[in-house]
Amino acid sequence: MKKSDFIERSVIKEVYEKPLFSLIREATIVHKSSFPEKELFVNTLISYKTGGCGEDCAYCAQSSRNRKNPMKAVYLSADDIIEEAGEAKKSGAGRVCISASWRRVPDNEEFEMILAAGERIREMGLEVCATLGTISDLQLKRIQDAGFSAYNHNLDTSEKYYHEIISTRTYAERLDTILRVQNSGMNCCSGGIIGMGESHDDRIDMLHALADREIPLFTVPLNVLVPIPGTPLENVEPIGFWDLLRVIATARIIMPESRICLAAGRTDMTEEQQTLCFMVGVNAVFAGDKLLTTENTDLTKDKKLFEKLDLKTS
Ligand code: SAM
Ligand code: DTB
Ligand code: SF4
Repeated sequence: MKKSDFIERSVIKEVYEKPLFSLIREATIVHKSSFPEKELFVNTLISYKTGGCGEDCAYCAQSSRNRKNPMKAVYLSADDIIEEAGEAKKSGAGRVCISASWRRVPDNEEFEMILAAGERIREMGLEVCATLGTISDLQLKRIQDAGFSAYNHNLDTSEKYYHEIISTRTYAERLDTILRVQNSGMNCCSGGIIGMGESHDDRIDMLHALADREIPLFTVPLNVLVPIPGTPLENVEPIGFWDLLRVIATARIIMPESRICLAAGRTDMTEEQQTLCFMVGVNAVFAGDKLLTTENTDLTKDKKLFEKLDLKTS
């Protein structure tokens, strides 16, 4: 066993391969004993820089390398960010996550503006998080000092499948960023995407990489691929709901202390499917009409469902 084996892959595989009924039952029990069952953390995304990214992530609408007519970079001003945060607060979100289509965080006035906007958002009584790409230790300290409470950097998939998806940033670099976020004392959010043509073994490998950590992840965002026209993944066979539920339930069982966030992919799900996801362990979502470039579920519909299920949102 390698030194860092906090949870063995074989254990995760055993959980993942359980008959669906037992898996659902076990995940529900773990969820109930780890978190108040009706608690739902609501997050809204604010995309400071959208598009014009030099990376080649095959799933991403914002990469300049993916499409014949790539999205040109569009930026929000500090006032736009504050206005969007205000809207998010009004609609019931407890936190906002500022995103940028960067490979790595620059040391320039843009970063300074994001820090200042973060401080203003904190003063509005919201939590503020960020997902800005690879980040240095010094930059991590600065966002922590500005009051940001979490940093999101996804593994996206398994180490084995990764080269099919991204060539401009290594898996090792991602693991290093995640470790440094955790060592900085900030809450670290890391997850991935399901439905990019990966195998069950790849899903188990990704779950292992996420769970096999000295410090548990704060949040594990699980995204269902949103197929973007013009990207290499536009025609990938969509994942079936039971496969998604299997991943969520396994994540809940092997990472009982982490929030499990159902990130992209809720738009195509029925109320019944979302309810099952909440029962087996999802306790965080991204709400608001838009994710980064794609539509999200309608807020009024979301509110009705959360009320129907008596979920306490914050
Ligand atoms: N540029 C930064 C980075 O790559 O770390 C931050 C933003 S990036 C868009 C955040 C995450 O969103 C990606 O790592 C990926 O997991 C998810 N994502 C992006 N496009 C997606 C899509 N089409 N479907 C599902 N998830 C997606
Ligand atoms: C995460 O894991 N998913 C969110 C957030 N963290 C940044 C982003 C989803 C993006 C979905 C595709 C889009 O809107 O472009
Ligand atoms: Fe750029 Fe992030 Fe999209 Fe990759 S996921 S292309 S780094 S914006």
